[in-house]
Amino acid sequence: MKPMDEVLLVIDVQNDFMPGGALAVPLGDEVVPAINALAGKFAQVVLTQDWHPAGHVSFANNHAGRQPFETVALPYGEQVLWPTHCVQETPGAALHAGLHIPHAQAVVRKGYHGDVDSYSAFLEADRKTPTGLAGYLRDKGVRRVHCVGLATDFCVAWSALDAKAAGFDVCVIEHACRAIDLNGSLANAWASLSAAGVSRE
Ligand code: VGL
Ligand code: ZN
Repeated sequence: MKPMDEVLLVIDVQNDFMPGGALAVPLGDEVVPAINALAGKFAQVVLTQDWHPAGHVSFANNHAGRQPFETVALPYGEQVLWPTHCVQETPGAALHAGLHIPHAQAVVRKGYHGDVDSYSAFLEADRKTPTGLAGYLRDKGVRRVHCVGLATDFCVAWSALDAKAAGFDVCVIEHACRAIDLNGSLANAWASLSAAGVSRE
């Protein structure tokens, strides 16, 4: 029997994060077959989708004179400025067509408030606004969250840390993730995950 108290959380497997996409994650497409294979082992699978309005505060384009991958200070803290990506209802925001998880039961969109980013599937970058995923998973009897997808050092790491903080047992399945690795972000992410008690599998 597949355990009912575990979920596979599939993070941001979207066209814009694939090679050739607007915010390409190197080798990002390699997670697709890995995740398809893993999904069959889980009774419960939840997907996330980065889902920004065109005027989103995380886009370098919306800050005069600023370039992608610079950082700016926002009211909630430091924000990396990204190339415009995952704009609502665009093909780049769509889930990768090769993802085959018919039994995936929910898609959680995040980053849809114009003035706040949300790397995490649980809590927006203001660190106050919940997405509702923690309550959803608790209602479904989930105790352990297995994180996979893109990118290891941003949305996967933040989601895993917040899942842990919300009281779940959490692991990150490394072979089913790929990273952006911006200024040491990947090593920092693994260090934070380890310090928080998130296991690396
Ligand atoms: C992500 C940067 C901006 C991610 C999303 O999915 O890791 N990274 N938006
Ligand atoms: Zn984003």
